[in-house]
Amino acid sequence: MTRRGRFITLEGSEGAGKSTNMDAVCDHLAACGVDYYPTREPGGTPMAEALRNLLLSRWEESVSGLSELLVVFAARAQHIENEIIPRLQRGQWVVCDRFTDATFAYQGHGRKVPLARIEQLETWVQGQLQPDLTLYLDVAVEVAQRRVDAREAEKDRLELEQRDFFTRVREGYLQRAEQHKRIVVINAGQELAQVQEDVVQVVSRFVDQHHKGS
Ligand code: Z5A
Repeated sequence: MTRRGRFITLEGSEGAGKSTNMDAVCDHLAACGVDYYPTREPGGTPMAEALRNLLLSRWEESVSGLSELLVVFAARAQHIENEIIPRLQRGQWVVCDRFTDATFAYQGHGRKVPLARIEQLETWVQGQLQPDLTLYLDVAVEVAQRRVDAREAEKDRLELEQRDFFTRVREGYLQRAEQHKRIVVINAGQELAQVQEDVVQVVSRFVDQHHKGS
């Protein structure tokens, strides 16, 4: 019987360096001979990517935390059923830029949607599926905002939120890291080379424990 693949997620506030460090994770898995699939949330399938666009677009009406929550989980249901589960079942590893920890941090702590509601949807949509390893890139809000401000790209709807919102998001992530052993906190305020070294060290240990070919 094929052994189920492993599910790795990357988390962090905007500007924490997820995209940059996702590359470091994937390069390391490739070097170890792990068959992996990189993906992201919200997104990862054509319909889920369309829902991502809806979530991040600016609207001439207020968008409630509950609406955001339902859009995020609609996209996740699609992604899980069409991509994540089939790949894990085939023995492939899945590396995802954000997953449900982001929902607890952004919609739960950021938008103040009751955490119990998120837990209900998590159970309904995911069943038993949870990441095996989560790298949470932690950085002070001011540092992250300086990095985002330095980028050329226009800010999306969530990136336009104020500092208080991102402070709550960070607190939410740190609270989850205390509650879940799978979440490893990486100091993403360091020089990029050092952050990548720390990320690779954690992934390397995980591969040693879980990849039968290594
Ligand atoms: N969202 C949600 O609300 N609920 C959910 O359930 C989910 C998501 C799943 C899109 O996510 C939005 O979806 C996100 C939360 C919401 N909104 N926000 N805000 P995303 O992950 O696609 O978007 P993002 O958070 O804005 O990610 P990003 O723009 O790709 O940023 P990043 O990946 O964290 O950072 P980066 O692009 O790798 O780095 C940012 C810049 O900093 C870049 O110029 C780097 O070169 C630089 N950088 C990175 N690391 C360093 C270090 N260590 N030193 C110096 N400079 C650095």
